[in-house]
Amino acid sequence: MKKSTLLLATLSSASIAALAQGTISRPNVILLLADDLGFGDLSCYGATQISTPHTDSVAAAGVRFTDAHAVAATSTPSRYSLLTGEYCFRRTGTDVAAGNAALIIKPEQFTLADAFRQAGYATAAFGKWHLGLGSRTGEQDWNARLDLTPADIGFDHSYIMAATADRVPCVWMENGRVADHDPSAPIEVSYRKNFEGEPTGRTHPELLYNLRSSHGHDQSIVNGIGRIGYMRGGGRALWKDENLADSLVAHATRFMEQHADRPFFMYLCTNDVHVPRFPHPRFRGKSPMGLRGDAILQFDWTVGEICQALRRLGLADNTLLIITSDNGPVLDDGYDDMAEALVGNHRPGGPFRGAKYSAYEAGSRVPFIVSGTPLAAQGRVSHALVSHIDAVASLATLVGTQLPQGAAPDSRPCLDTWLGRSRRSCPYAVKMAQNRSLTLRTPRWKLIEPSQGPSMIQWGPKIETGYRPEPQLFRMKHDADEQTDLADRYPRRTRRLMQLLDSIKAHP
Ligand code: NG6
Ligand code: CA
Repeated sequence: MKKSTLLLATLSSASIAALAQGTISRPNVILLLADDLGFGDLSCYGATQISTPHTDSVAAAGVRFTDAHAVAATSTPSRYSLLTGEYCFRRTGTDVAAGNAALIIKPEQFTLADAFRQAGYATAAFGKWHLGLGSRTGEQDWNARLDLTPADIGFDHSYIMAATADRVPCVWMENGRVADHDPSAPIEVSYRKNFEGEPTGRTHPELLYNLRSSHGHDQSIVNGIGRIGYMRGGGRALWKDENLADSLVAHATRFMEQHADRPFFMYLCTNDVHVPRFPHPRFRGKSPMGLRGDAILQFDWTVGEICQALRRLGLADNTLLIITSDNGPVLDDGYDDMAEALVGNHRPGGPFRGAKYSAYEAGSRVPFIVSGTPLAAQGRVSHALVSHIDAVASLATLVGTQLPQGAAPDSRPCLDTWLGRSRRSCPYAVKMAQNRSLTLRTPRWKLIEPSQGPSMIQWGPKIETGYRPEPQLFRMKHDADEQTDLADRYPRRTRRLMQLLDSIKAHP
C-alpha cells in the first residue's frame, strides 16, 4: 500500500457511511502514552492483583492488541520514533536524554503533530516530554522563552516536563517557558557540577524526606526527592510530585474544553508509572503493591478523567483514544519504593521475558488500545503485529494528510489494523534495546542480533538484557517467553532474518 493512500480507500463501508452521514466528522485523536507501564500491568491484560477499570472499559469498547510494540526499551528513542516515524537507530543522540538536552527532533523533520496540523487540527503535547528543548544542549536560559520548543515540531500548545520526573529541571514548561516562573528564584541547571552551597542526595541523605534513592538519583534534591542532574532556584515553580497527575489532567481538560468545537490532536504523556513514584495521597495504600501499584491506579484514574471530560463535552463519540506505553516495566529503577518487595504474584511484563531496557520481549511489548468513534471496532482483541513506528503514516491516513516526500521514512499505513478492521499484521517491527542492539519481530519469529553487552543490567535493577554475542532466534507463537533459542537449529532462517535486518538498517 502506498503512503499516499487516502482515508476512504482504507476504511470499511460502515465507516465510510458513518463519515458520509456526518456522524463522525473529523475525529479528535488522543494518544495517551504511559511511562514504563508493562504489558501485564492492566487488568484488561490479565493483571489480577490490581484493577484498572477505566482503562479496561476503554479496551472493552475498542480494540485491545496483544502483539504491539514500542520501538525501543527506553523512553527517548521510543518517543522519537513514535513522533517521527523514523527508527531511532538511524539517528545518534536518541538515547535517554538529560534534562538539558537540546531538542532532538529537528524542526525540518515531519512529525505526527505535523500530520494533524496539516489537516487543520489543533495540536498539543502534555506531560512527560524527554525529547530535549532549545537549540543547544546545556545552554538553555530557563528564565526566558526557549528558542526551540514543541511548537517547532508541530505542537501548537504544550505543557510538559522537560525530561522525566527524576531529572532536573523539576518545573513544568508551558509553551517554551517555565510555567509560573518565579523571578525571585532564577533557575540554573547543570548536568556537570553542583551549584555551590546546594545540598545533594549524596551529601545530605537526611533531606530525602519523601523518597530515598536506591541507586543514582543522588544529585539535586527537590521536594525531598533526589534527582539526576543539578538545579538551583525555581521557587514556587518547582513541581510537587504528588500533584503531577492532577496538573496533567487539569491542563489536558482545559485544552479539550477550549477546542470542543474544532478537531484536535492531543499527545498526552503521563509520568506514571515512571520513577520517582510518588502519587497523590488519595492513591496511597490503595493497591497491594505499594507505590508502583498506587501509581498504576493513578494512571487509570487519569484515563477515567479524560474519558469523563470527553463525555461531558459531548466528544466521546468523535474522539479516537489510543492508550499505550513507551517501553516495558521495571521494579527498582532507582528509588526505595518497595516495588520489588511488594510485587507479589503480579507480573508487570505479563508472560514475557525481560523488562525495560531489555532486548527480550517485555522490554518493548506494550499495552496498545485503540478505542472510540464508530471507526474503531468494538470489543475486539487483535493479535496482529503492530508497532508504534506506524503511527505517523496510519494516523495521517485517518485525517487525510499526504506525507511529504521523505517524511516518516519507516512508517507504514496500517489504519485498518489499528482500527481493528483488519487482522493483517505489519510485516515486521524493529526494536532497540538499551545498548542500541536491535531485534526484529515478524508475526511468527523474533531475531535478536548479536551484541557485546552484559547478560544482566549492571547498575541496579535485576533485569536480563538478552544480549549475546551470537544471534538468537525464537518462535514467538510457541515460545512467547523466549526460552528456546532456535538459531542453531534454523541457521537458514536466522541468516535470512539477519539479512532482512541488515537491509532495513541500510534503507528505510
Ligand atoms: C536511567 C535511570 C532510571 C530512568 C531511566 C530512563 C539511574 C540510575 N537510572 O538512567 O531511573 O530514569 O534512566 O527511563 O539514573 S526512561 O523510561 O525515561 O527511559
Ligand atoms: Ca519510559
